Amino acid sequence: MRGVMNKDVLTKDVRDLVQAYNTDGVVVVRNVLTAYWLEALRHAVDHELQKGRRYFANRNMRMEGGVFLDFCLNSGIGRIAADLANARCSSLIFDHIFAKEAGTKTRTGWHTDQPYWPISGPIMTTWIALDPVDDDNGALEFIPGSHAWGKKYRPFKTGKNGEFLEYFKLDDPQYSDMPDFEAERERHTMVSWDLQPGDLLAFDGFMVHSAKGNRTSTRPRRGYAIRFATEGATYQPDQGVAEWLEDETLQPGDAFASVKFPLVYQADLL
Ligand SMILES: O=C(O)CCC(=O)C(=O)O
Repeated sequence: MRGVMNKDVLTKDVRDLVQAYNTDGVVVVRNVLTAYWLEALRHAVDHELQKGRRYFANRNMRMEGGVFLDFCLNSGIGRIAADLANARCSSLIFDHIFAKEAGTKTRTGWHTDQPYWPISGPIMTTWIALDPVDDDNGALEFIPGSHAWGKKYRPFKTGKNGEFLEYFKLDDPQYSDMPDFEAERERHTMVSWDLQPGDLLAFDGFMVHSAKGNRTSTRPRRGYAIRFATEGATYQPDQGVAEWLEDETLQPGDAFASVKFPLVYQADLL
């Protein structure tokens, strides 16, 4: 593995986006990756896709070491997440390749992420475009402000391309049913952005979002998402459905950081 050189550390100043992230729960940050990281991540993603696994199977890539681990821990992406959240630290929850190859027509249904995970408090996904992304090849869509509705929508099981299969936790009163946002599009403001390779979407764990299918026959849509817990996030194993995110070294209510979920960034203490 090649060590990270200073010129490869991401230096994007995102202070002017903090307010928008707080209000809307989602922002686009342009041109975040350096040429080195864009090339390295594309290459690493292609290598994984050649193994034939698709979509939800391609998570926790950093546990295989190499470029993904190096990027998560050493690229400076953790500082960008902390800065956007106006937080003094960030720890890594997991990373995830989201590749919608040409002809993957399935739409990823509307959902929120945090109800799946055993974590309370602020969570952010940084979703990085490795290809040009637009409406035709699978742009993500968001309902700005939905992160602040105070709703915990029931998690559901999805198929290999992110399509709805069935609900979890049907009898658990802490969750409410998710409205059919697709059917009521005209009642909501929905936003999406065309992205260039190296642009990044940052969104809150309770953000209502979805992704279009890839209607093209030639243009892949490779994305790489890293999930961070930021200052104030705590471990809550009575929540969520992702047993693979449980950590026996943490007690309920502990700050969300451990060997399994490493602190990636911590501001200098004064
Ligand atoms: O990239 C996609 O298709 C969906 C991404 C998503 O839903 C997520 O990152 O939570």
